[in-house]
Amino acid sequence: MTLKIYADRMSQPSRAVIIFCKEMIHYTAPKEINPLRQVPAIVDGRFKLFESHAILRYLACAFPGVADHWYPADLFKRAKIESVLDWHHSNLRRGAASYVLHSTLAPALGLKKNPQAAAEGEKILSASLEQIESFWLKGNGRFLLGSFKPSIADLSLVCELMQLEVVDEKDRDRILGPHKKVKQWIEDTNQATRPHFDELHAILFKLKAKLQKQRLLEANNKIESGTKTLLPSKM
Ligand SMILES: N[C@@H](CCC(=O)N[C@@H](CS)C(=O)NCC(=O)O)C(=O)O
Repeated sequence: MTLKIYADRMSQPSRAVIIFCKEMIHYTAPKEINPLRQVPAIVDGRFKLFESHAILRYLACAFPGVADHWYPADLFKRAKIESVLDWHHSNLRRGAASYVLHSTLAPALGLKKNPQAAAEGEKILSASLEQIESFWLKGNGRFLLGSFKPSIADLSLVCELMQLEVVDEKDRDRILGPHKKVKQWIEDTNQATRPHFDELHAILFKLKAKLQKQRLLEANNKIESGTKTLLPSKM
C-alpha cells in the first residue's frame, strides 16, 4: 500500500511529518481529505488523516521498525510527549506562526504587515522559548524531557522554530539570542535527522536569501532618497 502525503515544504507541521517519514519509514489537501484544506494530511489506503501531531503518532505506530525513541511504547514516557505536543499548539505555534506572519510573510500573502499583532506574537513566542529552555529541556539528555534521542515532539517544535530563519537577522537574534539551550537543541535535532532536515528546510533558506536582498534594497533606497532631499535644488 502506498502512503500519500499532502504537504507543503513552506508549512512547519508539514516539514515535521515529511522529515519523520523520510527518517523512519522506507515507503515510498484536497477538500475530500481535509475539510479545512490545510496541510499536512495523509491517505493510507482508505484511511484519511489530518493534523500533524495525529499524523506523527499514527505513522509511528502504523509501520513496523520505527525506533522506540520517536514515540515510546512506555505509557509514562508517551504521556509526557503528549503533554509537550498539546502545549505546543497553544504556546509555541501560536506565538511563532503569528509573529512570522505579521512581521515578515504578510506582504507575500497579499496582506499588510501588522506590527501590533507581531508584538503580541513575539510576547507569546518569547514566553514559550523561556518555558522550553527552563522546563522542557531540563535533564541530562540533549532533547525534550531530558531524553537522549529525539521524539516526534522534538521534530514538531524544532520545525516550528525553523521558520524564524526568514525574519530580519537582528529580530531573530533578539528573540533566540537569550536561549542558548534552545539554539543547541535546534542544532542537535538537525544533526539527528540529517540529511532530511537540511533538505526539507532548503526552501526556507532560499526565501531567507530573497528577503534579505529585498531588505538591503529597501534600506539603500531609503538612504538614496534621504541624500537627494539633502542636496540643494538647482532651481
Ligand atoms: N494544527 C494543524 C495546522 C496546519 C496548518 O496550519 N497548516 C497551514 C500551513 S502551515 C495551512 O495549510 N494553511 C492553509 C490554509 O489554512 O488554508 C497541524 O498541525 O497540522
